[in-house]
Amino acid sequence: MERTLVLLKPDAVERRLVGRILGLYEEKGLQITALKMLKPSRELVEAHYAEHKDKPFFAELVTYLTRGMVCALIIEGENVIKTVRKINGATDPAEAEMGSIRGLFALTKNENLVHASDSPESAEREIKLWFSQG
Ligand code: FUP
Repeated sequence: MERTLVLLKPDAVERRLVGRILGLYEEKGLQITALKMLKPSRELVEAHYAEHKDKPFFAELVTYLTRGMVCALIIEGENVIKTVRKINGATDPAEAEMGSIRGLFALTKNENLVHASDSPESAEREIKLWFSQG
């Protein structure tokens, strides 16, 4: 059984889409095994997106993720990493399949509602970052 770290980013919370997005994961048959709301620190977000620290969009990305509440989840299930990324849709909502979260609800890649780990190694690293206490 595989697990993944999912974030519903501040635009998802601000737009009151948390329930609908969680419903899409659950209706697929995946199990949410941890869930919390937090306003992440700059340090946490910079560590989470460390691979992008030299990209031109990094400062904007950190500002976006730290501007409000985020819903962090651990989701478990068979092939969950690939399946959740499919449910989320392509990074750029203009490319995302209609029916995916980004296809349905997002317009630009600067504010694309959700994050999900892209490999088992990223999942373990990210779960440690977001769920370090207990
Ligand atoms: P993803 O794995 O789909 O979350 O996408 P990436 O790791 O490539 O990008 C992480 C985040 O950086 C995206 F969710 C949004 C932001 N980003 C931009 O703002 N502009 C870009 O050109 C690419 C990514």
